[in-house]
Amino acid sequence: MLCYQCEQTKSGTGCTEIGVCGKTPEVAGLQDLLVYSVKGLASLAHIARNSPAKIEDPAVNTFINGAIFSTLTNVNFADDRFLEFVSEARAHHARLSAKMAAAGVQVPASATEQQVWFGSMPHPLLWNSQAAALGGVGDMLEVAAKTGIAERQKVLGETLAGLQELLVYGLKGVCAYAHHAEALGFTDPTVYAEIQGALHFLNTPGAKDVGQVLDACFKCGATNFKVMEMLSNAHTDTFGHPVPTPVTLNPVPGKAILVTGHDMHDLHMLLEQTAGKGINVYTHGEMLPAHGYPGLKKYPHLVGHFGGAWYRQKIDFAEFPGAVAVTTNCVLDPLQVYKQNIFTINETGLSGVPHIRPDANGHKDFTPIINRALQLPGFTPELIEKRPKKKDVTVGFGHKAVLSVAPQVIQAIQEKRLEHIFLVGGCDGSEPQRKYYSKLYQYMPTNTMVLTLGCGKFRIFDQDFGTLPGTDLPRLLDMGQCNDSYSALVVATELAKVFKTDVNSLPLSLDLSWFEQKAVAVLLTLLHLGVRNIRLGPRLPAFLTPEAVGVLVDRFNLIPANVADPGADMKMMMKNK
Ligand code: FS2
Ligand code: SF4
Repeated sequence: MLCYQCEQTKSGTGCTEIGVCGKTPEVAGLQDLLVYSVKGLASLAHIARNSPAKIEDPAVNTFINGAIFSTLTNVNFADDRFLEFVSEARAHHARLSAKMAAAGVQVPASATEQQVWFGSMPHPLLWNSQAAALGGVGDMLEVAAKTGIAERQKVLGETLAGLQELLVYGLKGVCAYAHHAEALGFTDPTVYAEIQGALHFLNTPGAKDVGQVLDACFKCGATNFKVMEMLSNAHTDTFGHPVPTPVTLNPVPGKAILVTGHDMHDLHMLLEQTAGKGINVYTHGEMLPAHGYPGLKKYPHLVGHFGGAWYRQKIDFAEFPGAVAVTTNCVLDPLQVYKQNIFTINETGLSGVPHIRPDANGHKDFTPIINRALQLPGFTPELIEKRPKKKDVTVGFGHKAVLSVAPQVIQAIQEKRLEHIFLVGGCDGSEPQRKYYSKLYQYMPTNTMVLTLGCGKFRIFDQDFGTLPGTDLPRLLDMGQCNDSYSALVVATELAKVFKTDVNSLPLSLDLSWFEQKAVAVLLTLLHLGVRNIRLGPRLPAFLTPEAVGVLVDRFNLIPANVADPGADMKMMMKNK
């Protein structure tokens, strides 16, 4: 196997024997094969859509986003699920082909032209429709071995193969966000078309050209901006705009369910199904911002937050005396001590762990989770007594809440009481280099503010930053999940308008911690919007060669985080450098 899609990849170069995340070579191979197959299906859907018959297939659209989402880091580790996905991709391909044939639409011969980087594999369009039975994991792995990155590196060279991966990883992030929005009933036909157009592009001779691949990456950033806006609207239209809300980190007595991941729709369904059952619901990880939404905080049994960032889950889930619902990434191979308490939903999967599937109407029956919670002891007064008491944290500073205090912020900037704003967004992780982000805050002068986003917030979310001098504005404002980067962009754009300047000229620095592919999508969005001087860390992506990084540094002044010296980075950022 070779997988280098996330920041924690082995030795900063690639996981080759087993993933640092725990991904087995079998799952890695099946994921490669699934992406290959979906590239073919996306090409077919692209051709169908752009034909005179203008064929749009909603089932294919939904499937592509979900299947790609399943290959993100820390989403799915179950090889049987990937076997299903690959079979489903081929079934969709056959169904759409039949639809096209009935409408007299043909795949042009030029579309299936063999490209050298497919190695010994047929063009993905053709592979999908090969009649041969797939067989089991063993048979599939033989095929999968021919579709991995290592094969493409041999033909394309590391730089171009890596830039193609940059596009694929960006698209993985876009698919994840679009799939969340779709769960809440929000879709946009242009988003499906752009995702599939980009996947199709990777099957064409244009994908051999560095310039065209880079353009496709920035276009992917543009699509992601649209998708993040759609997801933000999906959340706020469904649950209202977040409002600043204190959240307790101290459990209360009673049976308990912990909800992890990012999916507000699932949380909402679970709150409905647990109402009146004497079960308390807690958020974990990236679900923390749920407490700010009026449509979710109104449930009295959404009682608090438990635990820290995703990488601590083996500690958090082992300590939690109730059932755990996994809605999305980041999930890890479970310990035996809590394996019987955990349930996966949506695109997530863990071998030997029960999976909740939706019915034909999208309804999910969470009875197995509820029953497990009722069997478990929950939080007893004795257990609570043993836990250290913690202060509340405050969430709910979405763009509406932040813009409502914009006049105070603007006045503070004009009167030099506010010298600089930091956006420290992104993911957390277990590597020691990430201490850089914890230390960075210690160097922030008191006349500065910090906006956080994503699970990176857990480095400091329970610390008291006080208020901005001369105001009652908290210095630390958490804007939400990683996808709420949209809110940060709205705030930055509005501030730039007030000061009649552009985002790059504001007293604002972006210091981003990346981990997985949604962060790649957000980075591409920022680059598409022309944002410069972004710090990125703790390590640069392994899939970008020095040559590729050089292009991004030249064009956008992308800056590697100085993990060895956060104080030096802080000095530079205070000078807007
Ligand atoms: Fe954190 Fe993990 Fe949010 Fe990423 S919970 S690293 O997938 O999506 O951010
Ligand atoms: Fe390694 Fe990350 Fe790939 Fe897992 S997802 S195998 S940790 S590069």
